[in-house]
Amino acid sequence: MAESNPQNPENGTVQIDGNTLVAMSLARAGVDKMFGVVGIPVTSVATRAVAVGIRFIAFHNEQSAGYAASAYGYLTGKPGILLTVSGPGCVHGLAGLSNAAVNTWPMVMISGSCDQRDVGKGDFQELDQIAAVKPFSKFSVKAASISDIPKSVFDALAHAGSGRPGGCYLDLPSDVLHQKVSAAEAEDLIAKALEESSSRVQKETEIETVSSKDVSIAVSALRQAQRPLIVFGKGAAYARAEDSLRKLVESTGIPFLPTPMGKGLVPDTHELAATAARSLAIGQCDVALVVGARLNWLLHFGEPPKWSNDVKFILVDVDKEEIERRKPYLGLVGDAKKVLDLINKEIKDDPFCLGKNHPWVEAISKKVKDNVSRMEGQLAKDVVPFNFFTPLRIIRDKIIELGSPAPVLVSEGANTMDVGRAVLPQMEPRTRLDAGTWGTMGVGLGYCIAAAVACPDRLVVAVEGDSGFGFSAMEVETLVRYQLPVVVIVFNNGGVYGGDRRNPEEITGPYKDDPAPTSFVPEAKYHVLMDAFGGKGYVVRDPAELKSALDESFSATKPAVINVIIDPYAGAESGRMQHKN
Ligand SMILES: Cc1ncc(C[n+]2csc(CCOP(=O)(O)OP(=O)(O)O)c2C)c(N)n1
Ligand SMILES: *[C@@H]1O[C@H](CO)[C@@H](O)[C@H](O)[C@H]1NC(C)=O
Ligand SMILES: *[C@@H]1O[C@H](CO)[C@@H](O)[C@H](O)[C@H]1NC(C)=O
Ligand SMILES: [Mg+2]
Repeated sequence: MAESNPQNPENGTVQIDGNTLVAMSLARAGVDKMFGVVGIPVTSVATRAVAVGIRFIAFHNEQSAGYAASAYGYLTGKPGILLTVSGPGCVHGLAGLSNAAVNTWPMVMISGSCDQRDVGKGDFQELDQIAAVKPFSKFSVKAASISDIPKSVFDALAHAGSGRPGGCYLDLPSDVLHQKVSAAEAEDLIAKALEESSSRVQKETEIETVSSKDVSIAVSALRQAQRPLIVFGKGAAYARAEDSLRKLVESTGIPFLPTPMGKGLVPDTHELAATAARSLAIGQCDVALVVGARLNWLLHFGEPPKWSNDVKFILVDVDKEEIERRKPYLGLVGDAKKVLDLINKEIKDDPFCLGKNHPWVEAISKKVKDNVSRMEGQLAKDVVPFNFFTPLRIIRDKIIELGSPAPVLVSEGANTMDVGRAVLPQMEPRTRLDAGTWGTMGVGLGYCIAAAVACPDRLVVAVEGDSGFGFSAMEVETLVRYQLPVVVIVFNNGGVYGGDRRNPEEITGPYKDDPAPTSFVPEAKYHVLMDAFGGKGYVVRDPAELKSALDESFSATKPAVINVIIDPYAGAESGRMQHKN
């Protein structure tokens, strides 16, 4: 296959294999971090990637590594890369790929696969991986020979990040990884593929520009509204629309409501924040400008009874199909920041502002004050054994004390996440990672690792239920191995939602003496798990112990687990989602 390059006879004979060509192609595409688990046939892909300057973060389980890759894509705006082995490695990786799809974050899963000559014979870890990834990937490609590698790498990366971001898949058969080309030929393949791929993918997924007519329809709807509301989500965060959003909110005086991961684009403490008057804001608004957020379950589908019957939705989304499905009053297809800038420009020519005394703004701010003072009342008490409020208040105060740069807050669990979302303030964009669109447990440790790697100037603080933590708890070893500045706070109430909440009549049958399906070992020593790997573990049961553990671990900026013992009967079954259980 190798042809010597007449211009470079000295390196025309240097041979490189598929592993090296994958690494070179990734580096050339700007990849600087990878997450994964090595083994046959991809170990050399990882070591060659490191050799060309890519940081490889090695995990215990592809599921966590995949969650990390997806969050890394969200935080950095560049596709996160997951590397897995074939068969079961690829299957575990589907967790990450589906997470990228459902949260619309850019990610590429790269899996080794079995030798192409042995397909159908029951080879080691054989699986039709292209078929397996289909429901969760925007684009997938198999490099069927070494000369396909650069093009496949660039195409997968370009598709992941273009249009509506999502997961893509690259399949690398083991025979291809062992094929060889000359170094000169490798350079040619890379150069040619680079040139072709970016322009072609861009053309295929070009986003239409919003018409100025639609922009003025949007602005006049907002201008004429009695009770306008601006809703934004992680799509706006991904588009880095924070400055444009803040400008729109402040110039018009329209109250705003972030989705959980939209929190922080405009600070939670802003006087126009309607989060603490969520029911009123959603229930009464007559025009809602929804930016980078889908009208899914998190926003009650945009339907009555939570929303009023005749609310006019103006949807800003990068995905035309998403808008067409919803049939809103008006859809503006495009990048959230670009669309907001057009809206801001149109408003600037004929400004309007509701002002503090506008009845709608006043009604919202009154509701906010009531809700906040009720919440503060609950937070003020020192309750021991701990409920959710007391430790969350202590954590909140400590986070506020840290100031800027704010830590990245990772959160999962039911009660822990739901109460935590209301108590813990988000002051800066893209500083919250939680269970997301699917409400997925097990994302926490992967997200912590992604955040630590993506945001080296920030501390990472995870507030997790003990069940949520347990899904990927072994990755605390990964925190220690790479010495990442991550403090994992486990709200240990002994189970999924906490203690055994069964009615006595449900406790029958031959296995009635088994622990409840929701129960774990009470007061499990999760801090000892951290000790086992040489990180710092704490167990705390009262305010003084928690404060001291937070002081020490936040200033050490080293891996730590704080095991917070919580009353198993505090909180509610299913957290906030009791109506769905
Ligand atoms: C992948 C996945 N499996 C199972 C669930 C169902 N589930 C919802 S919340 C939860 C755990 C809640 O317990 P915990 O994390 O301890 O939080 P708590 O309510 O006790 O604070 C589980 C298992 C889920 N959301 N995702
Ligand atoms: C081959 O030679 C070219 C030109 O001298 C050089 O740019 C390139 O880096 C060389 N490749 C390798 C793999 O040595
Ligand atoms: C009170 O505020 C919390 C968040 O701070 C919010 O989740 C809850 O929905 C609010 N209650 C109402 C009735 O709006
Ligand atoms: Mg729990």
